[in-house]
Amino acid sequence: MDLEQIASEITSHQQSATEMEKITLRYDGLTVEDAYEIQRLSVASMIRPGNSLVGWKMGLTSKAKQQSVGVNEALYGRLLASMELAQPELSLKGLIHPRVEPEIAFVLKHRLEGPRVTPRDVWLATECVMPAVEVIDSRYKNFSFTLVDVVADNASSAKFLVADQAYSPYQFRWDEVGVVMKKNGEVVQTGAGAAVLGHPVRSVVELVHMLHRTGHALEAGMVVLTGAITEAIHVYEGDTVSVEFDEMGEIRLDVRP
Ligand code: 0L1
Ligand code: MG
Repeated sequence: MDLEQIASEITSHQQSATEMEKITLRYDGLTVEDAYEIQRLSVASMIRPGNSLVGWKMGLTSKAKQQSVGVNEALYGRLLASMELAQPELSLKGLIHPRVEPEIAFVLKHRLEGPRVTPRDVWLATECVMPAVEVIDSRYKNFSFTLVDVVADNASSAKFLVADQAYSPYQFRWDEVGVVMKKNGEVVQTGAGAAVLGHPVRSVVELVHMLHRTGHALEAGMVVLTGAITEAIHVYEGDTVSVEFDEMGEIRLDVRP
């Protein structure tokens, strides 16, 4: 099977913000390993000076999210510099049917790799922890996919925004941090950090183990989005989303045309 060709098809839908049929409907026998290779090839084709790999995201780290999309395991995706929002404004240009979800981000000061990394290793390698929001946007029609499809589509990665303020990893119990997400002033989702594999640090551990299988590692300076704390919500032009993180203030995102 020509994985390069599938990767370039997906890249073109990501760049033109056009929906596509599931690749699993058109290509027989694709494995999850193939899907991660397609993801790697597709993202690699977008890397250039000024648009480097800045981190990784874990997705489907909560039972609720797994059930809502019918995929029952966690997955990872790659974050490029161009995906990071510098301002709390989301332009709908380049997006198909975006959804927003609250996350906790880890920023690393040391490299992390290997099959036996523990939470202790992650804490020692972490510079800071930051509230964040992720904007996901599946390139598949109706946000409908299998694990293979969504992995190949870079785990629905689109945009992300981290808070202005960073926190010491030891300042809070990250599993107990509560979030309240509002859309246009109305509460639409609530949750706590424990939704992310019991504790967000577990998500970083799992990511390092998953990356090890393909010979990858987390590099110093990288950001890791650990996974959604609540369900993702659809957003439309004119919406304002705010996410309050216990004792850490709020992240606000204005949705523009
Ligand atoms: O970040 C996420 O949890 C999303 C992973 C992919 C599944 C989806 O598009 O909802
Ligand atoms: Mg996410």
